[in-house]
Amino acid sequence: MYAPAVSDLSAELWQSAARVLDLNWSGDHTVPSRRLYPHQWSWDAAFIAVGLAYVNPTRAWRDLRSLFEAQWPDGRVPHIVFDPDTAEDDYFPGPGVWNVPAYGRRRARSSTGLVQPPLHALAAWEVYRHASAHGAACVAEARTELAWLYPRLVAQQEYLAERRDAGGTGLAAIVHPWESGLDNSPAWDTVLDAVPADMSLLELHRRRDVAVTDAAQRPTDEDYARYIGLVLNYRDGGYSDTELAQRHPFAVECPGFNSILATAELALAQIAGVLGRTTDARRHRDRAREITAVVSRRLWDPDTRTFRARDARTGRLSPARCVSGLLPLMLPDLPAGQADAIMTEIRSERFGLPAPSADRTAPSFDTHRYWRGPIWINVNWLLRRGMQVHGHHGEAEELRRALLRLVHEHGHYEYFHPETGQGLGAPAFSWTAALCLDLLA
Ligand code: 9YW
Repeated sequence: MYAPAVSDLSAELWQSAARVLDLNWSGDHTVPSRRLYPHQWSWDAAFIAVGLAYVNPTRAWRDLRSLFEAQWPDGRVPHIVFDPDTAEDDYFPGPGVWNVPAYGRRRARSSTGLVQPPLHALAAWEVYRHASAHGAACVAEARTELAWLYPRLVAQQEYLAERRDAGGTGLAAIVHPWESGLDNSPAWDTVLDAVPADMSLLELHRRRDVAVTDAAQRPTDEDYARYIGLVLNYRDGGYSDTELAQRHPFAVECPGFNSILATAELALAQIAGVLGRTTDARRHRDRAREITAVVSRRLWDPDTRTFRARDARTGRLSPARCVSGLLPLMLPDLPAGQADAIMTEIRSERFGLPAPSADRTAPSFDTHRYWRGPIWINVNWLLRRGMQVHGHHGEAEELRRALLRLVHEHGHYEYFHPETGQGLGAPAFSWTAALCLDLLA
């Protein structure tokens, strides 16, 4: 029987990953998936740039620039930037629901009013770091792009730190499950229980996702009714963040989101260093330490020795153990005892490698449904970074190989069945392909 050598497999995977990114390039930015997500998504753009750094750095910068051109005057970077050439009903909820003015001088595109995890400083740093492999012109381009992005990345951090500190604790609160990037994670269940599910909203608005993908692999109609209710509430308050905890039923401190917020400060410190801004670099490092200290204190459950999401309105910790609770491992200043506890949790029957999106032993675990069980490449890629940060190189390598095997055997899917590895959701998914390139490099 023909058994291709590992290097052949790698070459094959590399080529198929590069093809997916080409296929999903719109001429201005990369879409996550042609069929399901026809616009530009915020944290997807960051993961995608990490992969494009190897095959097309100019496009990586274009993608980030394109996203930041739609940044709001208050500093928020929208979670979706809409493509004006795509029909309103190709994605729900489309621009008509959000009703946001179009920002951006080069090509005005409207957006949502939500955000996603601020992973872009890390992405920009990664693209810069790899520029020298592509020659002097590429290095010059990278410096120009870094200088353009830096003040915008800082404004993004300031928006999250100042306007989103709903609990007054020093952490950023998300105002919608979509902001976490982990939409229907069990981490939000107890908070969402108190949010009314007005099913009549789904009679007014038709879901597009279940028309193009298997409904059993997506959030439920009840979830969507709540999601739309939250969007309308935030929108009708003019997307204002004043007195969030009093006015809005969903304000949650997510350990994943805040770990990425602190990681962004560390990446900004590197970027500021390259730009010769030593005082700023020091300030970013201090901010990263401050955020880490609050994550460590406020989102840690000493009884179970795990990190959990905290409801900023009630102060209650979520009872659910989810992959977001493992992401503080990315923080270099996390106390060693907590980093060890995360590794113990990863090695337990609840997770394992690659890590599923939620606790395998919980009654809510669902092998097919999106962020309630399936394996996602992006969060595992972040976890792997965390393992490297804390010196767990053997497991980081084991995870790298397992992720590549999964994609090689099943394709560049959006997510994967946590028992069989079957590809789920959208095929030819951009961040899966992009992160494969990084894992192969
Ligand atoms: C949606 C695009 C986005 C990701 C999110 C993921 C999903 C969008 O797709 O949300 O319509 O539900 O949960 O993390 O950015 O890939």
